[in-house]
Amino acid sequence: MQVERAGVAAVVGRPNAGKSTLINKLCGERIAIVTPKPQTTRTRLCAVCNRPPVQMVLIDTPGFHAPRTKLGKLMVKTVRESVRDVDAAVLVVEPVPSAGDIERDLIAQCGKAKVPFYLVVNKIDTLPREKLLPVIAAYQNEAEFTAILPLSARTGDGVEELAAMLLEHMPPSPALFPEGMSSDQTDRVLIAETVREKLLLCLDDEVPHGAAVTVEKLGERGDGLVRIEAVITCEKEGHKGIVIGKGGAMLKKIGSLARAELEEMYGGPVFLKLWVRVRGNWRDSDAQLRNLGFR
Ligand SMILES: Nc1nc2c(ncn2[C@@H]2O[C@H](COP(=O)(O)OP(=O)(O)OP(=O)(O)O)[C@@H](O)[C@H]2O)c(=O)[nH]1
Ligand SMILES: [Mg+2]
Repeated sequence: MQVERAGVAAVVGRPNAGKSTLINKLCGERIAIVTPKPQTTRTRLCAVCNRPPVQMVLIDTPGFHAPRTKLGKLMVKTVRESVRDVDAAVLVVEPVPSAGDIERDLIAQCGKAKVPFYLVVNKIDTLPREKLLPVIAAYQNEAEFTAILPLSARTGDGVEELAAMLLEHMPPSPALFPEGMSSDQTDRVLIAETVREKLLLCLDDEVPHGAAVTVEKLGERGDGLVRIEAVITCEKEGHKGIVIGKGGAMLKKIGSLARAELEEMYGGPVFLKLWVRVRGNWRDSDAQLRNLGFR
């Protein structure tokens, strides 16, 4: 692919605003995991959006929030760092007619970056047109955005308009990612995130929010079978019991949902073995956070 311009755009917003959904839509691929639960995304992720002759790297960030754990603090720090040194910034908001403290904080941070700054009013598929104007009016009072774009990351309505505007800001540059590479995530991280997505989808809030997933073994056998062993780390014995479920039923469900997706990713059979262990309060332990891959 001939690349003449390439750059980076950061996407920020409160948890659950639809940042990861938007990024997947822009890239035309499922790169970031998406769930109805807030704080799905925990680390920064670069997704590649190729629109020849332009390559735009989109940074997906954790939802900005008032942190209560060391993990939360790391997530918030990641957001602050992600809006530095970018070519454009995008704030994604829920379609409600007032900005909250989170949005104001993010507006201030993105403002400091002094780059084109877009406001995306997401989820317009959930409200009638007349309810949109008060939302736009409320944000017009908050800052001078380069543009305010109502869209639906889920249906794709308005997403191409945003893409066209962002692509304009990408500076002359060779490609930042080689052809064929769609993100900066390793296979191990993509696998762990797929398992974590299923945990979030299958279980109630407290358990998956206190869980981390790591891939301990990844190998391919001669016959093409991909063998994966992953560990789900829980905060409490009780949580471990819930993840495993009666007679192992829940773990089996999580495993088979994840395996189906991984088989699509690898285009062939996958053997997935899941283990569950307990590390009390890992979200507040520097050493445990490091062990689990949070930097
Ligand atoms: N109706 C509707 N739902 C949406 C839209 N965009 C995202 N969602 C839903 O909102 C929920 C959160 O989406 P995510 O993309 O995970 O949100 P996020 O901002 O990445 O969330 P965190 O990673 O937790 O910060 C999911 O259930 C999405 O399907 C939209 O345009 N319309
Ligand atoms: Mg996300």
